[in-house]
Amino acid sequence: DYGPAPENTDLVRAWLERHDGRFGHFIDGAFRPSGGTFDVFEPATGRHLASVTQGTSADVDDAVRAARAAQPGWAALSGHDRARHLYALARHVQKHARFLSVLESLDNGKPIRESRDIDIPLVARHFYHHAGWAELLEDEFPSARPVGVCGQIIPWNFPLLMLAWKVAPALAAGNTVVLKPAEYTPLTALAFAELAADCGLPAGVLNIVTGDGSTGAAIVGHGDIDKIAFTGSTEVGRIIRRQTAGTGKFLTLELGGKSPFIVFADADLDAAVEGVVDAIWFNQGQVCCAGARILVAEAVAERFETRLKARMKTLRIGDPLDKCTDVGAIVHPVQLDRIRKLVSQGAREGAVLHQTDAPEGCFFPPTLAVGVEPASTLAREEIFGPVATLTEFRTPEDAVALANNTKYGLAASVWSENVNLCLDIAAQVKAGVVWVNCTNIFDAGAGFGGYRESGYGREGGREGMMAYLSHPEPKASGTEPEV
Ligand code: TXE
Repeated sequence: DYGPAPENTDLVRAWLERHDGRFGHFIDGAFRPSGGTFDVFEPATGRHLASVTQGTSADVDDAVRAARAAQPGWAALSGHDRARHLYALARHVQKHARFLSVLESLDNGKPIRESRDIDIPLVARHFYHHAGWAELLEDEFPSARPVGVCGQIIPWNFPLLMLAWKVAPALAAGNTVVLKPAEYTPLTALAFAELAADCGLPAGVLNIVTGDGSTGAAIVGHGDIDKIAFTGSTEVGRIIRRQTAGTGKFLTLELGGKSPFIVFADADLDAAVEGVVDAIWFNQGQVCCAGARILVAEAVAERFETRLKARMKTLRIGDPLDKCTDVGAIVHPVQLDRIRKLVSQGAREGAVLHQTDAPEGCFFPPTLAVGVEPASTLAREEIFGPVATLTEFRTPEDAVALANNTKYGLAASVWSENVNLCLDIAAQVKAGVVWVNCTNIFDAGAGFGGYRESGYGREGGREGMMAYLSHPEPKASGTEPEV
């Protein structure tokens, strides 16, 4: 149980001291200092956390060379031997969960309860799940081969979990990796690489290059990388799609969203209110599949709104290391500014804002916007902050039309006690994931990904494994019975 007590940061402080607060890239099994550095801060306090290396094309070259050299040996291991490595990684994450959770909350600003109970356990779960895939692969996809060297670029909202989503299937399939964490939150990736070396992952199998978008672009443009996997903004996703067109690289993109949260008149309203807390105030709303557009049946709209506003007032906003905190810091002042601008624009366009109080600093209050026109900024743009819109609908057809009135298609959730209605609506909403009477549930065994401007390709489960294999024809389904 990690509260705000100072000793909970001791493991992190000791780790930072051991590295003199400076980190090189992690290439070929060791930290390598290189040229220029940039600083990483705790968003909640503004305190300096560490200095990290700005990756150049030459650094990316080194990392790709290490990954290329290690790949044949890694792929030649039996599935069982690769599985043993992945199990060891999962166990090591569990063993160091306290350190990783505190580091994640310091670096990202997310509440410790979330990094402790959600992010880090899911990281371990992802490696356990994919260890199983390494064992089964030969039998499930007998003609498949690994794609080779994978370039992976991840965002800052779930730093270590996004690493796990990318690295676990890649390694299970026999690929090696060059991964770039986001520049706001590079620390848990570096800590993970060090843990991986400690538990015997061969050098060169996992390489971490830190840096900003220019480092990411060097990875995408590298001639000896076989696959790019990207999670981030739709805008950068578009650039990457253009940059890789015609190169023969495999590509998966997990981009933005503006997911609907549909509450029917017969829903359990208290459960749905709690669902909104998970949908849009979890991780400060910095979630690609956040239920940012609440659509509620006219018949219960007033009751729902009253209960939701009452619940909002009880959310505790502040110190990410306090285990009573529900809403932590926004990841970076640049993101805070972006949220503020979008919300001000929404207010100018006529939205009425209900907000609670937030502390000074890099915090944004939980916000509910009503009176939002479908064509307005708040209804259309991904805010990536703790801001939900509330819109009424009359019939299920209206609900579906409103839900699909978006350029995105990542996720949706449907709330009703009538399971037939839920399934009927789920089939009509164009989204990669539809949750029924729940939201933001992530499972390593289920494919996750979007339609339209939310990207393409799936991560997790069987489809996610296939994205790291070439020619993944499934095995023949058995011999037909003779007649
Ligand atoms: O994302 P970027 P930003 C959305 C969200 C957010 C907005 C901006 O709406 O407000 O994007 O966030 C690397 N080639 N999402 O600017 O720039 C970058 O270094 C290769 C949704 O932080 O897309 C980082 O590692 N890589 C999203 C990663 O891309 C490049 C999560 C993501 O950063 C690059 C994050 C380039 N040209 C933001 N430019 C989600 N789907 O969850 C940048 N990068």
